[in-house]
Amino acid sequence: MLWSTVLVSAVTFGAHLVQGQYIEEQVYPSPNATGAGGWYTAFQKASTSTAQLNLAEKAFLVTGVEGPCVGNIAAVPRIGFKGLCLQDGPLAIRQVSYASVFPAGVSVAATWDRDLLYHRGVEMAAEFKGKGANVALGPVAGPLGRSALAGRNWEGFSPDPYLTGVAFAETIKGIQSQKVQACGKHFIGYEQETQRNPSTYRNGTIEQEAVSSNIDDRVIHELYLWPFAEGVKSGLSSIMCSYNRINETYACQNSKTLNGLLKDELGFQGYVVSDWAGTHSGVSSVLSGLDMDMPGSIGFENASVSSYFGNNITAMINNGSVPEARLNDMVRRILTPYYYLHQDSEDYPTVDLDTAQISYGMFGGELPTFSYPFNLGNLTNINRDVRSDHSDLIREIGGASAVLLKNTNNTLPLSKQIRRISVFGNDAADISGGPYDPENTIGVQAVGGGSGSGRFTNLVAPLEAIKQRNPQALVQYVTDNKLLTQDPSGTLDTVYPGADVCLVFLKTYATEGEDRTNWLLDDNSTAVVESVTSYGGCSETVVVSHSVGPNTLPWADNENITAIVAAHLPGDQAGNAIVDVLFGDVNPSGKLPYTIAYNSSDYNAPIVNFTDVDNSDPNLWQSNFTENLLIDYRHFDYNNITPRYEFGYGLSYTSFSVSNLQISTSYPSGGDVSPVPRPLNGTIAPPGGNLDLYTVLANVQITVQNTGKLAGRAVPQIYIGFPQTEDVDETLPTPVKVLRGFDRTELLQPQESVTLNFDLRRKDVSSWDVVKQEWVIPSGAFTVMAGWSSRDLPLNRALRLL
Ligand SMILES: *[C@@H]1O[C@H](CO)[C@@H](O)[C@H](O)[C@H]1NC(C)=O
Ligand SMILES: *[C@@H]1O[C@H](CO)[C@@H](O)[C@H](O)[C@H]1NC(C)=O
Ligand SMILES: *[C@@H]1O[C@H](CO)[C@@H](O)[C@H](O)[C@H]1NC(C)=O
Ligand SMILES: *[C@@H]1O[C@H](CO)[C@@H](O)[C@H](O)[C@H]1NC(C)=O
Ligand SMILES: *[C@@H]1O[C@H](CO)[C@@H](O)[C@H](O)[C@H]1NC(C)=O
Ligand SMILES: *[C@@H]1O[C@H](CO)[C@@H](O)[C@H](O)[C@H]1NC(C)=O
Ligand SMILES: *[C@@H]1O[C@H](CO)[C@@H](O)[C@H](O)[C@H]1NC(C)=O
Ligand SMILES: *[C@@H]1O[C@H](CO)[C@@H](O)[C@H](O)[C@H]1NC(C)=O
Ligand SMILES: *[C@@H]1O[C@H](CO)[C@@H](O)[C@H](O)[C@H]1NC(C)=O
Ligand SMILES: *[C@@H]1O[C@H](CO)[C@@H](O)[C@H](O)[C@H]1NC(C)=O
Ligand SMILES: *[C@@H]1O[C@H](CO)[C@@H](O)[C@H](O)[C@H]1NC(C)=O
Ligand SMILES: CC(=O)N[C@H]1CO[C@H](CO)[C@@H](O)[C@@H]1O
Repeated sequence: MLWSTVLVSAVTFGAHLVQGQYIEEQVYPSPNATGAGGWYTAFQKASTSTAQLNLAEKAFLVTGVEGPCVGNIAAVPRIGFKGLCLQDGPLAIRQVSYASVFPAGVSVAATWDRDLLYHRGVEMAAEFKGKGANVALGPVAGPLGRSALAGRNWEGFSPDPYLTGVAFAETIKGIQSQKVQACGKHFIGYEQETQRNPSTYRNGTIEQEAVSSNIDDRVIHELYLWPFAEGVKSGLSSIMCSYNRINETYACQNSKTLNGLLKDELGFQGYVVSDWAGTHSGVSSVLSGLDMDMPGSIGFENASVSSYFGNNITAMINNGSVPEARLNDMVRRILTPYYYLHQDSEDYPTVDLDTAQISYGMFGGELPTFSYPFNLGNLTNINRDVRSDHSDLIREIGGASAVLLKNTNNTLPLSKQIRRISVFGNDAADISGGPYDPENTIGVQAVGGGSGSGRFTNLVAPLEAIKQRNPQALVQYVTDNKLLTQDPSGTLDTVYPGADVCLVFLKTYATEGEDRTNWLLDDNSTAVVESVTSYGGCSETVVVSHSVGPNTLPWADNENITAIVAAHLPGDQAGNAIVDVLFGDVNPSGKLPYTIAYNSSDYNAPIVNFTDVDNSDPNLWQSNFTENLLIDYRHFDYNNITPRYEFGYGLSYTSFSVSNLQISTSYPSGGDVSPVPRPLNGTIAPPGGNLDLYTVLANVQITVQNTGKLAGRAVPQIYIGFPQTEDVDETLPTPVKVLRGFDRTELLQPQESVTLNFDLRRKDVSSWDVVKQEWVIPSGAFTVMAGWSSRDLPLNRALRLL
């Protein structure tokens, strides 16, 4: 392969490495960007600008400084560069006023709808742009969701890399269509919060290093890198390296993952930015492929103390430890997307000063002063309302992402003439703890916490929407879980009995910085359910959860619970969206993007936790990904564990049939993929790696029909089983099946049918060969399966490619 003539690829044993087979491969030097993938004109502009900058200016173009936004690159007015404003986060522009809060990643993944994924990206980005942000810090494909309780899974999409790959790429395309840079995060193997950063003694020396995700080469390719490859292919501008280590080397100085996987193998042309304070070295980070340090230095004078970059970059160049060509590459990588997306244009909006006021706790005419120039707005254009009509899409996604888990006795949809509705649970009410990052208070869980959260401008809670929707009904409610559980009979006595339906709203919170410890819904959920079903005079009880992800639902078989809806994190239209589903204005079509088990012990790959281990080894925190490819449904399938509600599952108010599975192949002669040479410049190969991996080799066709009495949308799914042949590494169990296609149909009227096609690309039918260092199609017969979930696949056919 050509790259081996360019890159020095050697395996060395790190000095501190005393245990185990997981070692960071060394991949140097860092590949130069070339402008490939249609960026060549912008790349040339970036090169011209880079040539005009002096060393100090270049050092600060790669280093964050104090400023109005969450991350700030200072302007260089001399060359007309307006600086960069980087803003959180993956579901909203967070640190501003008058913005929308969109559904979280887990919600939009549950729609399995490419158009909704794309348009959510478009409308979110329109708000970032309206507020003058250049870079949206999202979407998230790491964590992927290896561990069901990881605190940030909800920010991303699904533990299935194919589903996340589609979601990631569509979101990126949507964001960048608005001329906003997407920043895909967090790269890579960032699968838990616990010990995500090193811990230090009081004197500042490291007590314990951050957790090390130790991942086999095949596993990283087939699971964790997969969605990033799809993102790079779709033109991703930037990538944020993560806090954790991979094979004991920090993600922001890991030459194998940054130089090797990302910039060489995937041909990534944009820049790598550190997660905030995720940089742990100067020279070695720069040589390993890190391009931008955030938040960088606070104040020019102190830049030398507070950042490994800033003035320290100047020192590295001057003393020869980093070639200036590498710094030039960093600067060009940062400037290219800025020019490509025309962020240098006159009409790119200024930064709304509300973001600075919120960051510094100021209001009115107060504003902090900054020592660097930025593209700042003024007090006449502050507090711009960027919401437009985005609540329509937010509400639509909220309805489309609700997963109907159970619906016996046709409890749902509720009659439009319903007379008595009783509502219980703290998740039904409006929020009571402020507009931002609600936790452990009464109020709907419309988003999770931390940097991936949003600040509500106008949140619609379920209870409010239920009342609005049913002005004719007697709507009674108790939203304090303590009252419901500590004195259930006394409390429920106050409610006039004999409700037509009881609605119980429960929630699960999560935030970055900590992993979940509880599998149940929060706030004494089981006791709430038991109170309502045993004292509430509720023979038909509907449980709605607003949750970050998997929960065990011990009451799911309770005879009085006749319907369950997993409504995830729907954003600021939470109430309207759930009312649409409950009253049948929207026929549910959401499908679980993860597995719900009977017992917590059914899940594998738990959070690694050495907190209470008495061991002073600074290298104690190791997370060996020994389950290899078997995460989420791949684990349940391989180990024959019956889930309560499987990956891909979700009911409708109507029924569908699937028939007529046909496969046509367009497989060319010849076996292995021939690697495409490293692109030398803009015209050669687009990013995303070997182009041939995206060649369509087979097409799968099915017919879907609405066999019920109501109009509805179906979400047919295509899975493939790989051949069990000697091509496959024996030490690494092959999953029984993997998702390789899905679609959400248009609204189908009763009896209406539609024929759907699904492409299988070379990559979709290949596995990563660690010896050849290439994707290879195994010989033997694949099984192509079609149906409604990972456990409901009525059709299958063999497919032989080799
Ligand atoms: C991780 O794997 C290495 C190498 O096999 C082994 O030495 C180490 O004990 C493992 N760590 C844990 C926590 O299982
Ligand atoms: C980590 O170690 C495994 C096992 O040796 C290897 O397959 C993989 O390529 C290594 N990954 C990195 C990023 O160094
Ligand atoms: C990057 O470009 C510089 C010239 O600007 C060259 O010296 C260096 O060898 C190139 N690096 C690689 C990895 O090709
Ligand atoms: C810092 O504190 C730790 C724990 O008290 C001690 O082991 C270490 O030697 C100290 N380091 C320095 C540089 O003082
Ligand atoms: C730099 O930091 C030091 C220590 O925190 C502080 O005393 C000093 O005032 C700072 N200088 C500037 C110019 O901000
Ligand atoms: C504020 O900015 C707007 C354009 O964004 C401009 O038209 C206006 O003159 C500015 N006002 C002041 C007081 O600078
Ligand atoms: C629901 O249906 C089941 C079986 O059809 C029946 O046994 C049960 O009584 C019904 N429950 C209600 C509340 O109607
Ligand atoms: C949880 O519910 C139980 C009843 O099952 C009750 O005794 C307990 O007080 C409740 N806990 C809280 C914190 O409200
Ligand atoms: C890790 O262990 C500590 C100490 O026992 C505990 O407080 C914490 O909740 C645990 N974290 C997780 C995610 O299990
Ligand atoms: C279901 O409701 C009936 C009637 O109110 C009650 O007798 C029964 O105990 C309830 N079952 C459960 C599991 O709460
Ligand atoms: C790069 O592309 C440009 C424009 O197509 C072309 O003129 C130039 O010769 C190419 N350079 C290399 C090294 O291929
Ligand atoms: C974070 C860091 O390494 N900062 C260094 C930058 O360079 C100055 C001057 O050499 C050092 O004092 C800092 O420690």
